[in-house]
Amino acid sequence: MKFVDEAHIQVEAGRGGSGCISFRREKYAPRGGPDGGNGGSGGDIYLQADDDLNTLVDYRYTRRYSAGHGEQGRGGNCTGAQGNDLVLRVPTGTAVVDEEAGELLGDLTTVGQRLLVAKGGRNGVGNHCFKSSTNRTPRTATPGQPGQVRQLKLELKVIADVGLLGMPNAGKSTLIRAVSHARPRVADYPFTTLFPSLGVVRVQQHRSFVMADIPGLIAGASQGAGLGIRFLKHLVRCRVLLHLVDIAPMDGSDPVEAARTIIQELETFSHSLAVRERWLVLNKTDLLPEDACVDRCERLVEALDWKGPVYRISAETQQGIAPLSQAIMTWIEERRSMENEDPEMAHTEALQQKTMEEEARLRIQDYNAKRKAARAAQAEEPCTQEQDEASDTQVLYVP
Ligand SMILES: Nc1nc2c(ncn2[C@@H]2O[C@H](COP(=O)(O)OP(=O)(O)OP(=O)(O)O)[C@@H](O)[C@H]2O)c(=O)[nH]1
Ligand SMILES: [Mg+2]
Repeated sequence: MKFVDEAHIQVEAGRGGSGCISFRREKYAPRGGPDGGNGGSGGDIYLQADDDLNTLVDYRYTRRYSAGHGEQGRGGNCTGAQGNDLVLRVPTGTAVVDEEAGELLGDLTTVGQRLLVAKGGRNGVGNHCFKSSTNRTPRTATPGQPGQVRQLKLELKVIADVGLLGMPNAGKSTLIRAVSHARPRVADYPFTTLFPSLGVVRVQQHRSFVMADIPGLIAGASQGAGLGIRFLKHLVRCRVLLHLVDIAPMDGSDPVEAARTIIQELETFSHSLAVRERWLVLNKTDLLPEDACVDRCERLVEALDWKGPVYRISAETQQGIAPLSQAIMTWIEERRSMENEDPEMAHTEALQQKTMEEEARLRIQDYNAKRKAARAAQAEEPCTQEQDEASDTQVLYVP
């Protein structure tokens, strides 16, 4: 199944039914009076968060949605039927933006949450509503109003407590496979993971958290290189980020450089995301003898001037995995209880979330605009052979 985390749709609520002009005509009821009924109101359109969905792929193919129109009123004071509402199901974690106003309409973060995105048109009223002592035969009725039309942008950001972050091949997918039932592909080539996957880590009965594996980042990810830009946004809802570093890279590259690149990319993408709780997880300890491993880890911590928590694990042999999961669980539980007790802290957290989401949105908008401009320029002047050879090969996620 294709993973799609962005979609643009148009929603059109139903038009209200018009009022009716009619007069009662019946045997033994002379001058029966006006009896034109009201129209029915137009149907609304709602978006509803659904846990059974995990991609917006359906909205890539069908882009226009309309709710039912209200029926016209009829004689005999019959009110027209209301238009049917339309409920569009979206994955939990979908934010809805009104594209024309550039305004965030809402964020569907809990299962079953509903958001009204287009209000149906008001119904017209029939002529019976206009009768009065001075006008007993009103020949006036009002038309129904058109429904609201909106261009919406749907943005899905997965909801997880923990996000995995690291270079390709750092072992992110191996780790999520080791701690949960998630089964992303694992292979020794970069960009094995092409879209985020979630796994539930059960530490004990009734104690669990959700972990998100996202595609690997490379230098320039925040500017769109690799698969970066589109997927960094999936980290903004995580409470803690695990920065996985391969301490024994097969290509002999320096783990310090690799770690610095990721930190740099995170900072460029969003400062508020870069200052979130982040732990350093040094993976593949099984590939080095104990002493060399300790040495290398210490050097890395020193070189990065790292003050936060550090864990040494081997996702492959599962060494060090249990203490890491325990520590994450404890940290999350502590945070949750602190936020429950202290509304001030919960408020600060909500504000931080909002800032991060804003920053991520702006960064992605900026990137999309640049890419569009570059494409337009390319279409105008074909790239020369020298330019072609000079430009680095980039894997770009093509929507
Ligand atoms: N020896 C050893 N190999 C590991 C360990 N963790 C992962 N690997 C190997 O490293 C390679 C890459 O692992 P993945 O889990 O696919 O890495 P990733 O970070 O998900 O990579 P991308 O999806 O490309 O970003 C695979 O061949 C794994 O078997 C480990 O702890 N020890
Ligand atoms: Mg992977």
